[in-house]
Amino acid sequence: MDTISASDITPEHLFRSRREFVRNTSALILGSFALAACGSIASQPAAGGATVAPGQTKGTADELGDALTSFDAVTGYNNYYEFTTTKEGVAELAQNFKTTPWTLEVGGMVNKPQKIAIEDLLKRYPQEERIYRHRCVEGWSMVIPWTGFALNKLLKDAEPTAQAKYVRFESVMRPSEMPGQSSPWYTWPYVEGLRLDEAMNDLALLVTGVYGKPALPQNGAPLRLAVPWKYGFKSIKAIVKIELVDTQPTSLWMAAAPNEYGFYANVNPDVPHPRWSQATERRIGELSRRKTLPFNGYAEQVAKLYDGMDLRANY
Ligand SMILES: Nc1nc2c(c(=O)[nH]1)N[C@H]1C(S)=C(S)[C@@H](COP(=O)(O)O)O[C@H]1N2
Ligand SMILES: [Mo]
Repeated sequence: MDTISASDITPEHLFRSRREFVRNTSALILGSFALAACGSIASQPAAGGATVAPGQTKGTADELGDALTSFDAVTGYNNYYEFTTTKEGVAELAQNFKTTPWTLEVGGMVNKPQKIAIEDLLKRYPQEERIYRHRCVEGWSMVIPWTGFALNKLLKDAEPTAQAKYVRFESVMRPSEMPGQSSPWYTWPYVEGLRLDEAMNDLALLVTGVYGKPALPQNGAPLRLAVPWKYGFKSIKAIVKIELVDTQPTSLWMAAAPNEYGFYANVNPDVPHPRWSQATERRIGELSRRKTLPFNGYAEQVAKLYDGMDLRANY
C-alpha cells in the first residue's frame, strides 16, 4: 500500500475544488435510487445542488465524541485500487461506474444459497445509520456515518452449515469500467475474508449509504463492508459474492504484500507496519496526530473474539 503522502497532511484544500462535482453527483444518484426502501434515509432531493449531506445524518459525532469527517473528505479521498492508487482521483474515475443492476450472490457452505438484487436486499433488511471510525493501515483515519445493516442478518438467513468456518468476500470484476484492474501488480478481483464469528459480530456492517444518502461509487456502492475494528483494507467495496468456506481465504493484500499484514489485520497500536509505527494516526481534517486505540476503540465489543490468541503473531 502507499506510504503516507503530502496529501495526508493537508487534504482539505484538495476537496474544495471537488465540492461542486460531489454535489452534482449526489443529486443525480439520489434521483435514481429506491429511497423508499431505506427506512432511515431521509429523502432530500438536494434542490439546486444547494445542500451537501451533513444535515441529513442523525448524528454529528461518534460515541467517543469525535466529530464526523467532512462529506467532501469522505467522498473525495478514497482508497479504491480498481480505479487508481491516487486517493484524490478515485471519485472522478468512478463517477460513471454502473451500480445498477447489481446482484449479490451468497453461497458456499450454506443451506440456503441466494442471488439477491440490490433493491431486494434494501427491502429485506431495514437500513440503520452507524457512525464508525475508519482507520487505514497507512496511518490516517476518518469518522464516517454509514447506512447499512448487520452482516449477521444476511448470514443467518443463508444458514451456514456446520462446516462453514470463514466468510469470503469478492468485489466486482469489471476491467472495462475499472482501469486499475489492468494493473499486473494485484490479483483481481479484490478479495477479503473474516472468520465466521467475526462476521457474526454485530459491528460488521454491510454498507449501502454514506452521510444519509445512497453510497457513491467511490465509497464502494452499491454494497461494501465496514469492519471498524480492522484496518480499512478489510472493508471491501463493491461486493458481488459472499461465500461461506471451511479454509481461511487469501485476500488480495495477503497475496500482494505477505510481509505486511495477514488475515486478521486488527487495528493494533503495538504492532508496527514493517515501514512505520501504528501507534498514532492522522484524523483527516485535524492538524496533530492522535493515539491509535486498540481495535480502533471497539475493544469492548470485539476483544473477546481473540481470547487466547497472540495478537502480535496474528496481525
Ligand atoms: N474493492 C476494494 N475495496 C477496498 C479497497 C480497494 O482498493 N478495493 N481499498 C480498501 C482500503 S485500503 C480502504 S482504507 C477503504 C477506503 O474506503 P473509503 O474510500 O470509503 O474511505 O476501502 C477498502 N476497500
Ligand atoms: Mo486503507
